[in-house]
Amino acid sequence: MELKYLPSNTDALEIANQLEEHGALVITDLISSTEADQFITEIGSFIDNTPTGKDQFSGYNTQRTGALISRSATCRSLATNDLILAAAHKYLSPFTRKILLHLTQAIKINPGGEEQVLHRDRLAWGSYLPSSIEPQFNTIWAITDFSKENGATRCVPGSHKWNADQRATEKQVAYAEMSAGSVFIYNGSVLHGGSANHSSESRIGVNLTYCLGWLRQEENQFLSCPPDIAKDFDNTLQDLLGYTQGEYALGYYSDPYSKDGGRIRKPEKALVL
Ligand SMILES: O=C(O)CCC(=O)C(=O)O
Ligand SMILES: [Fe+2]
Repeated sequence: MELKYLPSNTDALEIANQLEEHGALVITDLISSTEADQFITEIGSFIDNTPTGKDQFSGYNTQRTGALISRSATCRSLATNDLILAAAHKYLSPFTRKILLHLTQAIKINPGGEEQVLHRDRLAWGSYLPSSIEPQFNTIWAITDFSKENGATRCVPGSHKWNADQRATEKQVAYAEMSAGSVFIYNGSVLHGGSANHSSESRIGVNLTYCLGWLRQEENQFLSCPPDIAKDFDNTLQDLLGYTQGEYALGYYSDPYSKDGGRIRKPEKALVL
């Protein structure tokens, strides 16, 4: 099946509409390749020190490195990209008022890396969520060029509307081939997965995903990006990490170090320590 490629001046509503229709798309050249290289400069040594996966799903030849909001200014800028955030809010607005960062992960598929099974990212929550609720707006930013040969993410456009047990044929699979700086956008319900790397170079992508504000995040952002780091970030980023209140009764806290008996705080404003 065909994967849609849209230019970087596409507006947020159009992205949300295309995602609703096809379950996946690519925005080409949303950032420069210089910015993508900058990410490698910031994160490269962390990736080098990351062991490869210990099972088929995470990939015996694949390195997955997290805590990217704490570790990389470029990643903070990707996570708060205006177009991506506007499209994510628009797309998820039928189900939530606020959205959260669900996962930050650099994925480096090294030469010899095997195909990852096609899956739906919403399985992070098991099968409890009704199919009428779409929980995610997901991105994989190409940090190196993505090609069919070097492990470009593959996906099955339209499969977000299938029954859970429907299997894809090879003909229905599309490869998100794209240049560094482009971004693959997909929802939580579409079938996708990393592909095998038959080339001699590694493929690096940054998986930044967003979920409904009332769901538990895949990567625990309070541990991956603790308050002593998060206190220096702007309100938008603190909000995405989960440091601000979600709803009237969602996410307040009591200061355990306060002597006043545990005053309830509503961290609607920026986190100040
Ligand atoms: O690395 C990729 O291209 C896709 C990874 C993925 O879908 C996952 O780990 O859930
Ligand atoms: Fe996935």
